[in-house]
Amino acid sequence: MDYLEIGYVPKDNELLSCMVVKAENLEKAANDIAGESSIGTWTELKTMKSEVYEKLRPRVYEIKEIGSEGNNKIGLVKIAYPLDDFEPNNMPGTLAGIAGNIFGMKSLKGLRILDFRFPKEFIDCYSGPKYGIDGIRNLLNVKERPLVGTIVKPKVGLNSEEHAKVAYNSWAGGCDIVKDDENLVSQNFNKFEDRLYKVLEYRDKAESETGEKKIYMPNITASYREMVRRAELVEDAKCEYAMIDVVVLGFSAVQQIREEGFDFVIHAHRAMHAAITRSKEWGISMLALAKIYRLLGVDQLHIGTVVGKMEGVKEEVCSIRDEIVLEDVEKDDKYKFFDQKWYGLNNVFPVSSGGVYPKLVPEIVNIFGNDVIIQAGGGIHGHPDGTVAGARAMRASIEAAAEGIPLNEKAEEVPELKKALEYWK
Ligand code: CAP
Ligand code: MG
Repeated sequence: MDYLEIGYVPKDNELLSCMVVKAENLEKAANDIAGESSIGTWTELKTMKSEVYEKLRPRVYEIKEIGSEGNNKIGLVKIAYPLDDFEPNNMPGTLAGIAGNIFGMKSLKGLRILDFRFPKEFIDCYSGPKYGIDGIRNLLNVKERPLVGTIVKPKVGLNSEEHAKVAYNSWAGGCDIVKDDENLVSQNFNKFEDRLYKVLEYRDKAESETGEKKIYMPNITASYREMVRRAELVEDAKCEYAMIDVVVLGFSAVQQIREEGFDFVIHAHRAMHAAITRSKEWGISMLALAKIYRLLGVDQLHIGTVVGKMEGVKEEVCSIRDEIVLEDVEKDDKYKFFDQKWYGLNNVFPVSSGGVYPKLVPEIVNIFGNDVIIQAGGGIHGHPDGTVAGARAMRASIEAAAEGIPLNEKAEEVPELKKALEYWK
């Protein structure tokens, strides 16, 4: 089977994949990847039919050598797949092909998928985000500045009353959003239902006292039927948000929970992503995953901070931001390898979180602009004067950064910010 057709011009309705490959023979590796991810296997098939080959074979249309390591070559490979290879609106099935067996091929010494180009016919099959950035800003009635979020800490261990009190103090100090941590679900010391109703009571109290819209994002991550049960409780309780851990849940659960059409914003936490995205030699880029999650329909997605505790360089984080925020994305051949149009599919609110504290906020706003949800857990609940002070300091730093006011100047009128700037140098 031959899939090499260097110079082939992909059709507008083909799904394109760009990957970096390390192997002794790049042409053979690219050819084997194309076959193994579509119609082929390791040997010629007596059962192969010419119409199958003609109709469904992908084409390796570009191989660009970019380096070498010992007797291995390193190259960028681009493959064009006919859409008929895939079932419409079946993301697990699609990824089992284009991102399945190929990572295990013995002949490869490295394989990392960098980007996909999804054609309109493919995009039109998926729900996409329900709200978009504008929809979320309207829901919260926060039109300009970044949203201020926190994560109740300790991650797990508080009972539901203690959890709800930390949430209340976060809202009282100025947070817009309070979320559960990624590993807080329904442990014996903090059952989901107890927490949900207690936190919502305190949310209502915080709203009436502050006059501001306040958001609670309960983590509904669980086995699928239980997650749906929790989602129904969230919706019945008129809670406008739910959080899901998208990577550990899997693509099918993410696609399905969106398609259930619950009346809440879906916040996507990406715990475990780095097991797949961090290696530069194997796996799939966070950019490629982010595009998939936009298709599946999450409304908010963690994409990094550049300056906080998690890895992710500025250019890469900004490219991911482009892919989930913009309608038309231009390739840069560094992180974005395809021009990608989204054909009106709603955009996704970027979430910047992980080791954030007030002093980092101006840099984060400088990187993201104002269309970002900035979350701080330790950076609020670790404030020397406690959660309310920590939330005040974060809210003040975000308002200052959004208005271009130097933090030290703002700190003169907000003592909690002054203390945070002194405490976390
Ligand atoms: C942040 C956080 C988030 C990370 C996830 C944590 O807490 O709650 O899960 O932001 O990383 O548990 O670390 P802190 P990412 O503010 O206390 O660091 O957003 O990169 O997926
Ligand atoms: Mg967390």
